[in-house]
Amino acid sequence: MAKHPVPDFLDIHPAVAAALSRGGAVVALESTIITHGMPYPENSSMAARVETIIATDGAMPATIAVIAGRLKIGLSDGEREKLATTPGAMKLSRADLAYAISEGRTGGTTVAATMIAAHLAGIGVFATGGIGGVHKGAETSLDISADLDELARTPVIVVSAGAKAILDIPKTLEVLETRGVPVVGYGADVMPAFWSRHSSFPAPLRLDSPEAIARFQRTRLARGVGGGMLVANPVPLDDEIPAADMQRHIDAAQEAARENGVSGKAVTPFLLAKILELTEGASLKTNIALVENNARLAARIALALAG
Ligand code: PSU
Ligand code: MN
Repeated sequence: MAKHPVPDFLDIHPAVAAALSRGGAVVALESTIITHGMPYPENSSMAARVETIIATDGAMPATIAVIAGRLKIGLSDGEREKLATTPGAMKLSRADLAYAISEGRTGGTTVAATMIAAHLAGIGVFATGGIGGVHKGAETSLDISADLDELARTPVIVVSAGAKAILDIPKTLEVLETRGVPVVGYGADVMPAFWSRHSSFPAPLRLDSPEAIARFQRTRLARGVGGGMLVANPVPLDDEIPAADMQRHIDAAQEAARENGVSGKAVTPFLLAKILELTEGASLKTNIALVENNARLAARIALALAG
């Protein structure tokens, strides 16, 4: 249940509201992955499919987005399909979520904004693909995603496939450690690297079951330790692209971003689109598989928290 009166800009889908009020398992889903992370029509079919996976596992999916100034917790099929083709949809993080609401705009919510919205609605578990983090070259660009700060302050479990190799993984882990965010390798001793099951960096913590993750978060909340948790769930073996194969594409995408002077919130979408082009679609197939895999684990964590 929402801890505060429901703000008047929030629309909680009736099925999601019913699940929340009976204390059922609910999994939030982000929507920047729909508006900026994947091309149409794969974005639309992926978004439908992850909802089905969560529902099949016995939890309630709630895709979060801002549509014409309304913060939606759970979209209808029609709203979700329309969002996947909305030209000029904004990419909304902590800095601009309220702007889209007050200006009546439409946009996809990043990990940071989805955490804020999920917490407002009383949802404690969220599935995504990869989080934003510290970009390579951050020592000069200062490009560090607001996702990391949000993980430090908002008590939502984020299930990801780690951080993309377009990011500086060790620096991302350092910032998370500084900000007190637990990073849990799911059944893994090393951090996964999104398309690849392994990076060369150890996972700070390891847990092997959804129940153990639920128990850890309950303990943190009972101790009054604020903030979220990052679960790093390796992509299934059959779907992975080995890190060595990805590296040259990543390097080329980064070079293109530099040449084109891409900065600010445009960086992540630019790199994702470039890598898709360079891998001729292979990266997209893996991306879809890992989001589905994360949705499955998030549903099981939500069930363990509700049970
Ligand atoms: N990483 C991905 N796919 C994505 C994103 C990140 O592999 O779609 C999106 C997520 O919504 C994430 C956001 O929260 O990009 C981070 O953007 P930035 O680095 O500008 O904070
Ligand atoms: Mn950034």
